[in-house]
Amino acid sequence: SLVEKAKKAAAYKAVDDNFPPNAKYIGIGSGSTVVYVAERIGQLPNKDSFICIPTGFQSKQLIIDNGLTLGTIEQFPDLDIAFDGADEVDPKLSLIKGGGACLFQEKLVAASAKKFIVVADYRKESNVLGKQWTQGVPIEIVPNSYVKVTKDLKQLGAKTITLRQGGKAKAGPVITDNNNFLIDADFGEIEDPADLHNKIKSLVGVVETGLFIGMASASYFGEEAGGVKLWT
Ligand code: DER
Repeated sequence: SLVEKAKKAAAYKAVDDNFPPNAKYIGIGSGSTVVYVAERIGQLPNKDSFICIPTGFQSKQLIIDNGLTLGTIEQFPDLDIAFDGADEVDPKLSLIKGGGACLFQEKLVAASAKKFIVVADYRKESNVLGKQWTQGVPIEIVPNSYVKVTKDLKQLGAKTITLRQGGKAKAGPVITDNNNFLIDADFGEIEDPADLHNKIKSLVGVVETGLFIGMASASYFGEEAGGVKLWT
């Protein structure tokens, strides 16, 4: 499909453009676009010289499946570069992430990397967060705080607030890789994502938000008509 081609084009170009010669510690994100990042890194002649740090269970499997060396963030807290997908990117490279429920470890790895690169298809390009991605801001919370956090998010102006359910996959709420719950809170178009992140992060029970502000140094978008667009 056009979307899959776009994901692959963005991921391959991001890897080909960004490998510092002596890169060793590589953060690998979660989701469907970063699959192509792991694939491309697995094709590099010096692939055995890297140690790849995952952002969750799926990411860990991706590293193993591509024959890459797996490491932990506890052993290697200083990464050379990290690649990850996003649900939406604005022109200042602020991101909404967490569609795949992996936002906590994604943010931990992104914050540990000297360089954080986003790879995405054309659907993720946006001029204001909350415009293209209308499923709300993903927020990881301590499970027993969900009633309190829901109340507080309503006070903050969230229009709809949903405790993410497992649907057909699981009766009851989604449990993250860190044994927490996820809330999706719709704030509409987000003019000041930094301010919103700070307000949400300060609520008791919130572990982390899917608003990534000032973290990405570049975003590669695979275009619908082919080709790759770079925002920096
Ligand atoms: O949850 C996330 O932030 C993931 O990176 C994910 O949303 C990226 O989505 P993708 O499957 O479109 O790459």
